[in-house]
Amino acid sequence: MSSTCFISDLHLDPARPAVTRALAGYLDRHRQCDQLYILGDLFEAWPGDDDDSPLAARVLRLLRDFSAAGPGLFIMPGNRDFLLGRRFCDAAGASLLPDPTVIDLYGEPTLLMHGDSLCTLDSDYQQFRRTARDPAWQSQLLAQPLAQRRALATRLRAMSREAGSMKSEDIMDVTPAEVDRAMAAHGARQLIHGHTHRPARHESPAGLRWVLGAWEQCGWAIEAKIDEIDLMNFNIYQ
Ligand SMILES: [Mn+2]
Repeated sequence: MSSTCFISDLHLDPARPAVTRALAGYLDRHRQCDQLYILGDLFEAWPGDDDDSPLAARVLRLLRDFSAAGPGLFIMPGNRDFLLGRRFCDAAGASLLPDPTVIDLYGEPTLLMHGDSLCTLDSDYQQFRRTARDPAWQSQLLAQPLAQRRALATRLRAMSREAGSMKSEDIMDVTPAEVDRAMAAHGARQLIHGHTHRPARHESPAGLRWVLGAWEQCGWAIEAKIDEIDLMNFNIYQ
């Protein structure tokens, strides 16, 4: 039966090889699906599509083999891997997906986002996001040598960890009013996103909001078929 799958927030990192293995297993088990959408933060850090690390090469191979087997593959950058671009997607046999995107999911207009743009109470982060998504700023950054960009990625990660530890739970979650606004603005009564690491299914007057989980102790995925949507998890053996 026709199915469409969604994953996000794998945060692939050379320090956590079990998660890369879990991705390999997930892709193997879903070769029969019609489409796979990766909704941001596939990588914990991404210095640019010229990344020649063993992890980048391995993931590229996994994704290329998967898309060559038939399913449509769509990749949206997240806040960690915001430099993920067309060159990587082309090599992976994937389409680069803008954030936000509306798709027709078995007749239901469905809004896809990474989710960071919904956390509007975190004004420091939203300011950084505007900079990081600016094409001019990105091309200036990409003009720097790879080694320098890797060092910057490490610094940004440390800063984000520090900021995260000082912020209250509410600020790190989505703003409900912003969710309603985004869904109405895109004419969608269904939203799928990740980022917050709070996997759930929320029902509100605006519609249905599905939140993917981060791949930590277990992996998370959403599988949609013509008459049902499921949020599921599976063990990752570290
Ligand atoms: Mn994120």
